[in-house]
Amino acid sequence: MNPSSTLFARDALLPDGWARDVLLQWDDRGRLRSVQPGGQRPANVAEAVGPVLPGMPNLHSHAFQRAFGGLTEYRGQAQDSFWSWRSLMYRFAAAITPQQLEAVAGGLYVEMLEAGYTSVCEFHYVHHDVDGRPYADDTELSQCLLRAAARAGIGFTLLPVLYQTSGFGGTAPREDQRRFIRSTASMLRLLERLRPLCEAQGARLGLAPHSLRAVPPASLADSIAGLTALDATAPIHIHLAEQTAEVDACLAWSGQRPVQWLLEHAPVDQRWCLVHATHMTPAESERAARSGAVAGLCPTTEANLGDGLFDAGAWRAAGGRWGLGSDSHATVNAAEELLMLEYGQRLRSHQRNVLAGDQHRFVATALTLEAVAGGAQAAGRPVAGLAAGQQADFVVLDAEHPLLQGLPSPDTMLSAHVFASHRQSAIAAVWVAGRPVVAGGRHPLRAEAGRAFAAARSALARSGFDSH
Ligand code: NGQ
Ligand code: ZN
Repeated sequence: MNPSSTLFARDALLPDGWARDVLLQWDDRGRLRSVQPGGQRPANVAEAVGPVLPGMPNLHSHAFQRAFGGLTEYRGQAQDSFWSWRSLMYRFAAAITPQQLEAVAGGLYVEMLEAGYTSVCEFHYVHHDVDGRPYADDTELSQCLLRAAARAGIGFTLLPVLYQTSGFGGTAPREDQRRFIRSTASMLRLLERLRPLCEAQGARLGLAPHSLRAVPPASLADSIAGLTALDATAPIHIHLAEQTAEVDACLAWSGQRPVQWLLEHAPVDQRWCLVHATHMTPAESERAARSGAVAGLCPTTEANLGDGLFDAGAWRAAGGRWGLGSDSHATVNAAEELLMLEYGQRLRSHQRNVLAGDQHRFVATALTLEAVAGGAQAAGRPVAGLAAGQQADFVVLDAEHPLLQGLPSPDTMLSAHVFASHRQSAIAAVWVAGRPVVAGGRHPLRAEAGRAFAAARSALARSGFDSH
């Protein structure tokens, strides 16, 4: 047995639940060859220092937004909102250089790994130079993200974003959206060029029509047809029904709500990730859940931006799949997103343990398994947990951490990790594709990537960002 491609876990969270004495074995591509519970630890195989969890896919990220964390948390007008935040955010998007993007994403991806995310879907919409003209190489900024991911060692799904209009009904884009805008034909050319670059590093390529606000119906249909011709199973992500103003504008334009409109005008199925989908009627929720699409929940960003509360109970009751994204990166921590998701439902329902599962009474266990399955589907990569054929992406908790030590079961340890710790401190190790990327809670590039991130952020903040 090759000791570099095996790990023994006293407790491991498999897709069906916790298993004891599990031997994990993977091949040299980092795919799990077998996951065998109930055995003895072979002599030359290392033992995990605590419960082993499946790595969490992060299904929604705008990497550059990590650079303005902390800079928008003051009142700028009588009533701040998602929309006033968005204008500030666009100023960052307007200024960032390729070098800065690579540094910001590099720091972010290292943070993600240390916080339990083993892969990320990058919803990437800043394509052009600051004047709005395409770079000499149209793949320039996409390549910055691909390199940042490769260096950090995080799994990657690249979702180039189609963005064409500033509102429903084909309204012209705003001046501060100039770096995002491209024709459908130029998007399809970009996808063709990105495909081999993604394949070369095991990344998946998909497409993200930004939102129904930003993509008119004909462009939505044409871009999806073009993507499908390139790769019939490639993931498709779209922002949907995040803000009530968007629902109202969609109704005024079409007589239908965003989710309703999409379900009736696009081939929504398991390839799709509906990011946010916050505002749905029960009927929309039930239909969308039945489509097989994943709801892309970003609980801390949705709280930060005042979006509203997703009705997770109704979604799950209809069999809806879902996963987690860190979106604006107000928080970069997989366990904290789970905490926020459950707490939102508690605050609304005046109950506890609202999102416990039928099979898993411990909320943290139920939510981890569901978020990994949904996240993997949205990523379009084999990262669906600890099972043969999936990637060896996992997180090892430290059973000796003071907040976990002495707890009676892996369920209670995972619960303490999510509900009663600093939510990162008990992570001992993180593995991606069978390779250790975080050991002793630290990524080897933590200091270097952190310095580069801070330097890029300082330069960006100096370039005209008003942060009194
Ligand atoms: C985004 N963020 O694409 O970064 C958006 C803001 C928009 C969120 N929706 C831009 N959370 O929706 O127009
Ligand atoms: Zn987003």
